[in-house]
Amino acid sequence: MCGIFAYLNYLEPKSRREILELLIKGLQRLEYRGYDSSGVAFDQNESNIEIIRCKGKVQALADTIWNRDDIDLDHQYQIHVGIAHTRWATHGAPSDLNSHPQRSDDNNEFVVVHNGILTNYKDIKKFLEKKNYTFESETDTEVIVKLIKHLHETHPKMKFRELVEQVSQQLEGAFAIVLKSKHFPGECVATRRGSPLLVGIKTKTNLVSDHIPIIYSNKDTHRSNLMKTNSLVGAKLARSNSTTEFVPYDEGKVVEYLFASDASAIIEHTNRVIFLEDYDVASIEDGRLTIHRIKRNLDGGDSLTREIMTLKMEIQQIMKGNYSSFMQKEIFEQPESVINTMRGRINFDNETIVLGGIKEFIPEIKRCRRLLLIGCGTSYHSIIATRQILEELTELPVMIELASDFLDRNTPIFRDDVCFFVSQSGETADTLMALRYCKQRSALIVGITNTVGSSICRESHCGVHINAGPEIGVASTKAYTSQVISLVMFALVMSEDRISMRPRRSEIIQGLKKLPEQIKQVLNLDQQVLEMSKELYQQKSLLLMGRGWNYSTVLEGALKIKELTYMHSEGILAGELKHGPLALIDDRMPVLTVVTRDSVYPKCMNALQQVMARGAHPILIAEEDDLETQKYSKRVLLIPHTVDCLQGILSVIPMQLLSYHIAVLKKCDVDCPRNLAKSVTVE
Ligand code: G6Q
Ligand code: GLU
Repeated sequence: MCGIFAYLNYLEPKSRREILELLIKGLQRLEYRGYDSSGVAFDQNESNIEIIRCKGKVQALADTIWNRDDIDLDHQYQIHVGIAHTRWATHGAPSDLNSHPQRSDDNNEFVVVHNGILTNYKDIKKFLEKKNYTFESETDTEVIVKLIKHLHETHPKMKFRELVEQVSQQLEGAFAIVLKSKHFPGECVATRRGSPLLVGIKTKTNLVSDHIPIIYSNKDTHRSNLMKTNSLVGAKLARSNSTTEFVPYDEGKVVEYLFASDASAIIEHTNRVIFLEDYDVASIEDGRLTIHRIKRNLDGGDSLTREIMTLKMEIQQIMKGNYSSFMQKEIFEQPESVINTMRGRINFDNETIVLGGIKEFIPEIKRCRRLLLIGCGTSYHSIIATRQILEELTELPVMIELASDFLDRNTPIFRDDVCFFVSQSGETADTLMALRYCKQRSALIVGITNTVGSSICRESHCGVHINAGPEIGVASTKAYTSQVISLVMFALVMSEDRISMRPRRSEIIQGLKKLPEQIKQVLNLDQQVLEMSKELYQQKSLLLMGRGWNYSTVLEGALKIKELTYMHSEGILAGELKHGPLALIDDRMPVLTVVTRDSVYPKCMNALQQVMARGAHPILIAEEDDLETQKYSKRVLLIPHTVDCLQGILSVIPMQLLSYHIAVLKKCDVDCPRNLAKSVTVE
């Protein structure tokens, strides 16, 4: 999701054209991460920074740059800093003004590119507005450079690095930032907390060491809260005590540095990189790279250096990591994507949840006549997966609808209805048409999307960003699990004032806390699933059976099998078996059954015995400590036990893996299955 790229040349002459080409190329290397807008900042002349940024693809940015006739592209720089960014909007829809680099003022005194989300930006914004700062963008990012400018004006002697150190300590949330300033020409400062950032070093001579020392600030440094003191005077500011700062390369000689969100943008320039860690502040001044740290490791084990690693990867490999496809990467990203969905929203200690995008609408939602949840495909399955918990915790009638069928029926809608539209892309035509149908009838519209600025996002009255990061594989995987979690979080918000529901809410919240580790455990089944795939990939059909919390799981699993392997597959409600599907069962029909220990366990066991009585040899997905169920089959995929309403998040992953491996064995295109598009923007 989104990307940072920066390039600093020191005593290495480069024309402005070469620098801009380098910045654009760096962004192109990061396009695969998904984004909606991009921009660059570079020196327009000795005292001014130019920012060019726009919504849309990097090519649109490049066209804008090359079409400008007021840029002297042949101007040579011995020393120069250029920063660049691809944005995946989280605060403020994609637009030129919301694109990065973001700036401190009309003179571009300080400019920044940022990856991540600032959860306390509203407080900082209020503090700055009281100081008569005005904001031009809707982003959270803009507060960073305005606070730096404010600090610079009140502490003009502070070094660029110290300004960034101080401001970064005021930030909460996840961020990786790189900055440049007209007050500090030729300097670049970067820091990170929760978002990745690498530094590449390119020199003409060999490095004399593979380690750069870390410089710690004074032991007694404390974090001065700039907003609380309401002024910077008297705030005891952290100062670094500069220990011996040695440089592992020929000082004063040619050196080039690159900053990037991942190695894919660096590898073509150098394979020598430093992976910055949270709270590292990397600063380049007079060609010298130093790494400072304000925060000491809690365990006291302060590392004394940062290693300069040697990358051994090719670009293509880096973009997909070690994965053969984006879909495989996205399946394995789920321990991280579910964390991102919950980040800054769930406080696991006091068991509170804040969904900023719908907070002020909760009272109105609580008074509504009913909830309607509408979507297509996988998004519809996430609705089925959460219907029961929504009914339980909201105590409201919950209607669920496939968007296309909902529209065909001209379903009655009333002004006291609350209609949710679940869509990864936020552009699915059927879902969007259903949204407009409901909006025309004055219902309250809630968007649950993964794409800020998408049509569904923009046309909703309020909503929740699932924040799963861009999903590139056409077959939806991590978006599904993040959609389920987002709807569970909504149900928890709706019931937070119900004393009788406290134990249940606590059980679910603690279950959510354990989920990332449990997902990692399930992903360890990959090799076992591959072996099972070898027995299945030449079959004509695969029946998946489940019920209750796992009915959506088998529907989603069947959809994955169909769209990735072109094999027929069907998700069957186990309770419906006797009403027809049982006729399909014999000793040749492949069946997979999900049996987890929840309220419908006995009925699932009953259905399992029925299919076995007719000769089937089911594959089972069961809980690892459920020794009873495991007796029923030699082919069992064991998953951890979790809260019933979250179990489907764990049981769907073996099915994602199964569909992936069968597709590979059948030589299907995993990322772009035939006949399908990532976003179905036609009805
Ligand atoms: C599933 C597919 C597809 C998708 C729908 C809805 O793997 O990606 O079924 O879920 O087309 O798409 P949106 O979630 O973007 O509305
Ligand atoms: N939160 C910032 C914004 O919305 C940065 C998003 C990103 O990581 O690209 O502009």
